[in-house]
Amino acid sequence: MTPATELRDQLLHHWGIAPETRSSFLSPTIEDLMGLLPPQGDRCLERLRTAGKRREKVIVYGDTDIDGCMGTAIMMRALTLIGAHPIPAFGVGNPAAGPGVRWESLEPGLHEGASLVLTVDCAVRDPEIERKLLEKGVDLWMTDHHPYPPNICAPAVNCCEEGAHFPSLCGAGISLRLALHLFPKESPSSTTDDALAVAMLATLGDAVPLVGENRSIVLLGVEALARTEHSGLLSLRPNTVSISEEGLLALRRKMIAPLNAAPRFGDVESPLSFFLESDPPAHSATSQRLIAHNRRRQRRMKSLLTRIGTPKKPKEGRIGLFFSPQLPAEFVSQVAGRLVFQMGVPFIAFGRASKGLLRGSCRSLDGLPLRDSAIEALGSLAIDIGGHPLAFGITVKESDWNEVEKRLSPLSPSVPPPMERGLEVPFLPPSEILVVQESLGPFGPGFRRPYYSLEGARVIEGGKALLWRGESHPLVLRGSDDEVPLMGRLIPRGSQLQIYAVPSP
Ligand SMILES: [Mn+2]
Repeated sequence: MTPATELRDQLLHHWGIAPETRSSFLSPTIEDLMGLLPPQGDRCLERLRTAGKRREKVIVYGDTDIDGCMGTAIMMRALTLIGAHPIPAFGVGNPAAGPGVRWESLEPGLHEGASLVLTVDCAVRDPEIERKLLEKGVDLWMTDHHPYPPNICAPAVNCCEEGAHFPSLCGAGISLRLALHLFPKESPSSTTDDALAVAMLATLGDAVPLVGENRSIVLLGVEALARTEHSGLLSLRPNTVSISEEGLLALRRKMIAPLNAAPRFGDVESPLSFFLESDPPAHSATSQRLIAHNRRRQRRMKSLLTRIGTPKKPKEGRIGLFFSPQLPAEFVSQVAGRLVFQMGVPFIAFGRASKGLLRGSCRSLDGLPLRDSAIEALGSLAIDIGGHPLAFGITVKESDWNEVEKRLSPLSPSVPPPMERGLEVPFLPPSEILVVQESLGPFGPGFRRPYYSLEGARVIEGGKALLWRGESHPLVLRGSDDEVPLMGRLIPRGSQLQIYAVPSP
């Protein structure tokens, strides 16, 4: 065994990758994404196949972000291929109103004669809507990855549900999992490839943990993007496509940010036609629009940050809490994300939404789930809380703000215990360590790059601080093979390196 394979095997072992799952971890195949469906998945597929056979009109109702739009686009492609007539619908026009299907957005499709509503990355939250659909004889199926509202009886494929074999798919990930069973056998391989590529963008954009099936989606999606001939994907694709740190950053800048910006400004047509349009000239106009939305979003963000100022850093061990009446509801998640990045602690940012409501967004750090403690602390003051444990939205009444602040500010994230032991690995030339490490990516939320430290260094404190910051600190191992710069020190060749790797959940 070479030192490089020894290092790789130690990392895989440390992450709990059993020998029998090693090949799907290292080089997944499409079959890895066609296994056991989340609960109710088979029933949902059956209903969609019937819609195809009967040539039904189907409202596909998506959330207004990259995840919702790409998930909707994948579902529309699949439904069209099996003979149904999909009609897209979104809750655009009022980003402050929060998640959930709105009646007025369903009406156009219902007038056209739709007999089925399929939600993507969102759900019906108002029982009145469910009742009205029932009355009209229109079926409702929901696909979502946010906690399922308990007051709705319609069936759902939701990977938060108990018994779901993989709880962390994003909305487009669920769409992809279902669509792979709907695409006709005779479709060209590009059908699957292009769906994989946009599901990959949504998976990265929605910041779900890069473990299990999400990891497979990203690995396969990046490969698919690299070989695609889809003119929409080509129109935004960065020059080099890879899972390296720089590669993922380029995907974020060139593809994910523009696709996420457009729906925030009410333009859902551009992300949909980006995927569904087959005419190359149309694609260049679409990509120009997407890029323009992204520029506008960056400009607005910049002026917003100057206007709202920088909130003060929270007390040690506390989360950050921020409300500014000047902060529009559609920017709360970006502001929260930026504050987390700047201060290294979880942050909840509130802005003003419509009708006396405040919309908040919490962004936490790996290993510091906050959603459930926020639900508990707010009790009935929360009009709505939805999202992942590490990234979720909150809606409250503005008149309750003082009480909301009082209840949320004592929240302190429970810091995970520092890792007691690292891995002892054979000393390798730095460039080889990097090659081994990067061959095990993609790294991101839920699956961070390994941390390195020297035996005898203050690794536990260091490890704790790094985890708390939630940032990856890849060791820069460039230059001479004789000395390795590490946490501001030079480590002589022949030292024993210890690798601290965050185990996957
Ligand atoms: Mn989502």
